[in-house]
Amino acid sequence: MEAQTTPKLITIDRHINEEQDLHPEATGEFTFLLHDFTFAIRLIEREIRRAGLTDILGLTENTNIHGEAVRKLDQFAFEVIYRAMDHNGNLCVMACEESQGLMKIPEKYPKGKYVLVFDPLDGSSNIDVNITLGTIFGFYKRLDPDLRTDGSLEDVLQPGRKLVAAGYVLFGSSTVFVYSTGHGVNLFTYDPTVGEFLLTKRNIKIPEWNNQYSVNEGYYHKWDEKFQKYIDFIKTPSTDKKRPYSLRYVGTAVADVHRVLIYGGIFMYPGDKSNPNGKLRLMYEANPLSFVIEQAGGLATDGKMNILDIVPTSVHQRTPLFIGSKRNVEELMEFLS
Ligand code: P6P
Repeated sequence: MEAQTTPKLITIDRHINEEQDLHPEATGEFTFLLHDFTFAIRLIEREIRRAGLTDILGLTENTNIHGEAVRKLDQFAFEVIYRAMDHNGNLCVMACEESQGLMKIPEKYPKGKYVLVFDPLDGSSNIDVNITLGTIFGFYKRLDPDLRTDGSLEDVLQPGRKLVAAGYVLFGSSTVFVYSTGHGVNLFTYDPTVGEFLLTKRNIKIPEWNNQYSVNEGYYHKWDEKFQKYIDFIKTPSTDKKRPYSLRYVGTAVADVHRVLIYGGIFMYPGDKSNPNGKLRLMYEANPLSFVIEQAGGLATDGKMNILDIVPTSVHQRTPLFIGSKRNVEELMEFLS
């Protein structure tokens, strides 16, 4: 009897293996890295889905290095990722939003040639109201891949252009894992009944343009005049009906950027009079998101230069971020330049 042609069930592990020939130098280490990383994501996913049932909601007594109240799920996600990634021998150092300094690999474990930067739980202010959260990550190769010592600050402070892989996980109505190794963007949807992420969208391309914009309009009074003029323009009705644009704003960057990846449009977190560099972090928010959007055919800028070309000077530095469809970003730049 003819075997039923079931749809190909491509897990992340299988996908990485199939991509292996694109990275001959990766020699399987990358498969182990992502495998351990997605294990941590599965544990975080389980806790997020249960958060309403346990006392994990609400604030801890801690605050993070930026003085922001750290919610228990934040803490859990941070620890789970660190502990899942600290022993596989493929990392030499980690850096993340919740840790002031670099996160060393414990002495007892071997060091490898990759660096991990991550935001364990983006949008944590939305935890208690059941709004989408996300994890954002990026992998670099260390500057001297032959070293087997602790990674240095220089190994971490690399431009986004140097990322070997980056992406995000969205804990929304379903849990999706979106990432790129520099050869296009693929989306995996989590099936909790089998505990696997299955390939559901291949080689995603962002629409050229869409009349949706995403920004916190509550700060309008603090923006510089050029940006105010752009916002006024996209809200002014036009005869071709392309304007006014619609506003969509979740308040979790990774959710807003994911909507822009799929529908098109533009997400913006500009600098303003009180925060000239805005709120988002370059290393573990703007760079990985920009890597994905650029791989999907979009653009990401800080208002002056491409996000991925910024040479970082500190792990936690902030950057203005304007990211999305090429034509939407170009339209904005006509006002900012
Ligand atoms: P605002 C979440 O706390 C976050 O860091 C991003 O995910 C999000 O885009 C931004 O803050 C929202 O900030 O100032 O609009 O509340």
